[in-house]
Parts: sequence; structure tokens; C-alpha cells
Amino acid sequence: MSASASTNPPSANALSAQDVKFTVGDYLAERLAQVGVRHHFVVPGDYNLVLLDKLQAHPDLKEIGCANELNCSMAAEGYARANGVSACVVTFSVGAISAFNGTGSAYSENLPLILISGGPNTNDASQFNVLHHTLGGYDNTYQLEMAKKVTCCAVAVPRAADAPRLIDRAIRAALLAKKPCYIEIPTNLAGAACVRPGPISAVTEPVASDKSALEAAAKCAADYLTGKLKPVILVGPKLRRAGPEAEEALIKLADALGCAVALQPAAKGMFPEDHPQFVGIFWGQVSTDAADSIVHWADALICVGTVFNDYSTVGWTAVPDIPLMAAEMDHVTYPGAHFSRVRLAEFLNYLATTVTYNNSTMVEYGRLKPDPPQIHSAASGDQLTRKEISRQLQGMLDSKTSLFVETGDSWFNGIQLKLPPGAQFEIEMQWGHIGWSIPAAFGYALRYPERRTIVLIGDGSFQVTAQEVAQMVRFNLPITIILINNRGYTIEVEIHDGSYNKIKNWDYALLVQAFNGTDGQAKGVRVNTAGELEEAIRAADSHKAGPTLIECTIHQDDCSKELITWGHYVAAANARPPRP
Ligand SMILES: Cc1ncc(C[n+]2csc(CCOP(=O)(O)OP(=O)(O)O)c2C)c(N)n1
Ligand SMILES: *[C@@H]1O[C@H](CO)[C@@H](O)[C@H](O)[C@H]1NC(C)=O
Ligand SMILES: *[C@@H]1O[C@H](CO)[C@@H](O)[C@H](O)[C@H]1NC(C)=O
Ligand SMILES: *[C@@H]1O[C@H](CO)[C@@H](O)[C@H](O)[C@H]1NC(C)=O
Repeated sequence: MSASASTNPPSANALSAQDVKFTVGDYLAERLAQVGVRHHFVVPGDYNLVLLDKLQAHPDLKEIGCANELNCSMAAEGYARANGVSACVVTFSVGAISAFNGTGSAYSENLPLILISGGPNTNDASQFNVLHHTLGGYDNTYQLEMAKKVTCCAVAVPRAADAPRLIDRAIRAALLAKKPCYIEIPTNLAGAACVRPGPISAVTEPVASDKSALEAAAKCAADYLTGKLKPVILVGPKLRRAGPEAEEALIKLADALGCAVALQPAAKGMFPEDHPQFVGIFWGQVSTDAADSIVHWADALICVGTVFNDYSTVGWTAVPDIPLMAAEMDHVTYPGAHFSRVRLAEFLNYLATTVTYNNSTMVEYGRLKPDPPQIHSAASGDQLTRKEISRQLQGMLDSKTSLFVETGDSWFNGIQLKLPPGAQFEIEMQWGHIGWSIPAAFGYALRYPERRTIVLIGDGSFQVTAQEVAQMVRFNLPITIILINNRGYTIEVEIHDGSYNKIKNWDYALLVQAFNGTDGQAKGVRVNTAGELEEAIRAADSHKAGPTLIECTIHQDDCSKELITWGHYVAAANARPPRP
């Protein structure tokens, strides 16, 4: 099925003769390139083929085909983590509804993913035509309505003349809010004539802080801190989403205050772990380095981009019980006061110049800090254990590593690791979609081929999105996948066990070899002992032409004690009886 520009009514915009060849698809392509998209993730379908041709024709955009739309949206989610913005292009309904899942992830993880869907020919609605890939009625606005719930701005282009305005509006909203947006382009409009875009600054120009609000918010911070003897900074995952300048500003503020800095689990890596004021991951009873003891001791808590949900508070058992100050991406709140339009980086920088230094929390932390644990290394022939995998994984981390940790015990194993300076840590704790890390790491590694991307994942999660390993093969990405095969959904066993937590075992190493096809360079290996893992890691290190999957077999009951503790409290929170 091919779209025809000639059936489109003449555009209301004045088009000069030389512009006649410039189309709606070209307009979108130009805007994507201008905001910094270099790779766009696609699955073709007849509603988006002309659009894909237009995007392909742009010299700065590289098309990346994905195996399915769930993976495509998750790959774009991972790409947005590396690149700051991403695009996912799918066909109507059968594609878009699957892509809503990665879009939901981008929403909850605060990433500007631009979801683009082809749509029905503009003539069909008024002719009451029933179309393929739809619910079978003639009102096909349902997809736009659904998209509104999982994006910050959803638009459907009704005619070419509206495309520039709607495309710009959606992309600007996404960039400002750090949330996904949705753009629906009818199949017969992608090739329709369109005016050329104006300056990109109109789309990308940030909204600066309101000066009065910024000053008032900083003044309020001084009031909040006055008389407090034990302030602590608690960093949450939205810090990074506010941009690298916010992360830098936080270091300045920490240096100026001299106080302890604890991180929420999903913020791991957003403050350097070798900074003298880093006191660990605050995660209630499963905290690292006794971070909970210093957070609970604090009399003032400067929360920066924090997310308090049932997971991060360990089933609501670790909600700070003192009045909090919360600096968010675009506002600041105190007990009793709220300031809108205060940008995080500006606020933290401003605060850094006004606060007074006092390191009393660090002096106290010096007393609370546990000694580093004794790490026992297994003998070469020893049966592989979770602890030994962690020990060897720790040895793989350096300044070039980007570690993806999947939902499951991989979260807990990852959180316990010490991140060397420069190492990156990626986790999807708000959305928590098992299988996320495979396509997300694929998207991320395309943008950051020079980094060493490692995925830590369980067998259950791997089965959800395994196809995308084939993409790592196709694009020769040297991603290392450490697959922990404990024969089932162990995290679920710890929350609530049942026969549904058992899964069919696969030969994972062999599966990856199958993805090799006749031309790939994938490596897959199964290891049972400590020595075999060491050897496999060495081989993965020297294999640069494609991915390496290392299937680590461990005993079914070998999981972290943190998972068991956390699972107990989350189960209790889930089981609260309905209020009468
Ligand atoms: C898409 C999706 N479906 C279901 C779940 C519920 N769930 C959470 S963890 C999990 C099992 C993970 O098992 P595995 O990857 O083997 O990790 P393990 O717990 O064994 O470490 C499931 C099914 C989910 N988070 N996401
Ligand atoms: C720092 O705080 C402690 C209390 O925690 C207080 O005793 C001390 O006087 C403060 N130091 C300065 C220089 O204000
Ligand atoms: C706290 O600050 C004082 C004075 O600046 C310094 O002597 C001391 O070493 C610091 N202690 C810690 C634990 O940072
Ligand atoms: C993958 O295919 C290549 C040839 O393209 C071959 O050299 C290699 O051994 C294969 N790898 C596996 C794991 O089968």
C-alpha cells in the first residue's frame, strides 16, 4: 500500500516552487535530527512506510530496525538514557499498542522518547471505512486517546498544514517535561508537501527559572536549614533527568554543605561513590554502607529528585518521618511553601553559594560506617554462587563500564557493587518491566559504542525480550550479558511463591549461537564453576565483534539476603487488607 501526496488537499501554507518536494516526513526528520536524534528505532508497517522512507533520506538519521515494537520502544528508552532524547516509529495499533509499554517506561523513568505512529489515510474517517489493524469500527481516534495517558503531549496530524505546529509542540513538550510524546501521521500525509522548519531554538530553548521564585526558594531553604544540626542530602533518580548540569550542581552543593549524601537505589551512579561524603544507598533495611542509619539520624533532609514509592521505601517501612524539603526538576517544596518554575541546576548552584559548611553528619557517619566486608574468592573448581558472580563482576567494572541491572535479584546484586569513577549504572525501578535491559542496553550501546555495556539479568527476564540479542549481533555490539540462571522467578518466590514462578529452562548459550545466523559473531557460553566464569569473562573482554552471553548456573535458592528482606516487606505492603 503506498500513500499518494496528490490526494491531499492543498496546504494552507504558502509553498514556494523549490519547497514543493519538502514533505511532512522531511519536516519530522529535520526536527528529529535538530534535537539530537541520530538513530531512530523502527518496525515497518504499511501505515508508516512512506514516513520511514522520508526519515531514511535524512543524512543525519540512521534507521535501526527492531524485532518487535515492545523491544523497539525499550531500545528507544535505553537510547534516551544515553542520548537525552530518542525516537521510535511504529505502525498503527498492532505496533503502537505494543510500543506503549516502552513509552510508559519512558514516562515513569522521565525520558523524552518521541513515539511516532503511522495512521489511517485521512479520507477513511469521513467515508466510514473499516480498516485493517484497527478494532474494526470506523472511529480510529482511540489510539490517540490511549497515547494521551502515557505521554505528556499527544498529537494526530489532521492535514499537512498542521504538521509543523503539532510536531513542534509535541517535541518541545517532551524535551521540557522529560517525558515521552506521541505524534500520529496519517499514511497519506508523510509524503505531502510541507513548509520548512523555522529555527530549532523555538523547540529546544529551555524555560529558565523565574528569578523571584528562585530567590524565594533559596531563602526558604536557609529558613529550613536554620537551627538544624544534622542535615543530609538524599538523591533520587530524577536528578540525572534534570541534565548533567544538575549533577554537577549537586556536587557543588554537597561540597558547600559538607554533609552526608545518600542515594536512592534508582539514583545509583548519579553522585560519585568515591566522593568523601558518599554514604551509600538509602534503601531502608536493605541499604548499603549503613546509609539508613545516617538518614534516620538526620534532622533535615534535602531531597533532590527523589521518588518515594513502595519499592524504594521497602513496602513503606522506610519513609523518612521528618519534614522534608524536595527540590524537583522544575519546582521546590518545603513543609508549608511551594515554588514553581525553579530549575534544579540553577537552584542547587544558587543554594551552594548561600549555605554554611558543617560536616557534623560526616563525623557521626565515621562512627556508624561499617567495615568493608571480607570478600572470599572461590577456588577455580568451586560450584558457581551468586556471591562469586558478584565478586567477579566487581572486577569487570571500570570508568568505561555501563552496567544495566534488570528487575529481579540483579537489582540487589547491582546495588551492592562499588561503582568506580565514570562507571554508569542503569536501572528501571519505577516501571520495572522484566526484559527491559536487553533492548535498552542495545539502544544505549548504539549511542555509546565506546563504553563497555554489561547487562546483569535473570533467566525469567531474559525470556521476555531475548530476540533483541539478534540486534546486538546485527550491529556488532560487544555487549556482555551475564545471565543468572536460577531456574525461575526468584524475586517473585520471595514476594509470593506459587507454581507460576517456575519457568521452562532454555539452552541460553545455544540460543545466542542460533542468533548468529550465517554471518554473526555472537558468543554464548554456559559456566558452572568459578574458574569457568573467569575464563568466560576473559573471552568476552577480547571479543569485540559482537555480544557475549555468559549463562551462569546457580542453585535455585541462592539469592541475596537483601532480596529476601525486601520481598518480605513488599509482600506485607501488598497484603494490607482493604479499609473497612
Ligand atoms: C513485564 C513484566 N511482567 C511481569 C513482571 C513481574 N515480575 C517481576 S520480577 C519477575 C521475575 C524475574 O525473574 P528473573 O528474571 O529470573 O530474576 P530473578 O528474580 O530470578 O533474579 C516477574 C515475573 C514484571 N515485573 N514485568
Ligand atoms: C556544626 O554542627 C554541630 C552540631 O551538629 C554544632 O555543634 C557545631 O557548632 C556546628 N559547627 C559550626 C561551625 O557551626
Ligand atoms: C570536619 O571538618 C573539620 C574542620 O574543617 C576537619 O578537621 C575534619 O577532619 C572533618 N571531619 C570529617 C569527618 O570530614
Ligand atoms: C558465528 O558465526 C561465525 C561466522 O560468521 C563463526 O565464526 C562463529 O564461530 C559463530 N559463533 C557461534 C557461537 O556459533
